[in-house]
Amino acid sequence: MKKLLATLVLAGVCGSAAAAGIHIQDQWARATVEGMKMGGAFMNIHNDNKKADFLLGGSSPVAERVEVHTHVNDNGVMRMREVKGGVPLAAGENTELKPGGYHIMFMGLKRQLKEGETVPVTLKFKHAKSQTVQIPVKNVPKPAAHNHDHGGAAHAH
Ligand SMILES: [Cu+2]
Repeated sequence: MKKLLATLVLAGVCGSAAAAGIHIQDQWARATVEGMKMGGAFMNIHNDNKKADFLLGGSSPVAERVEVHTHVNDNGVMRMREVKGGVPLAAGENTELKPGGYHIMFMGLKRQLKEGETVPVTLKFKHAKSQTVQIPVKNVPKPAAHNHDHGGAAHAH
């Protein structure tokens, strides 16, 4: 009986220790059309470790490279840039990768990403060990483009 109790206590300790680490939630990748060479993926990254970390990128069988990108406003035009040094993941915090912000980018897609399937992506961190997540592919419309006034004339076809 005493031994059983000790085992239960140990299991409890292990249970709480398992909460440490980097946890990926709500991940999804945008469905692509045939011939597209790039694709994006988004997720929430909870860093439940005691120190800050960085998401450096990753790899996936569906793409030649997996990079981390952000969007920067370049004289009013939103452009994507690779994040040098990785996406910062503050200790104890959630970092959101979402359309228009930080995102995972599939570079050199080897095939179409179809709605309903799941693609494996191995995420690489600066400190934590790599982890592979299964990312469901969803057909989510892109956020509405910024509405620029082009003066009309140039767009009169
Ligand atoms: Cu990108």
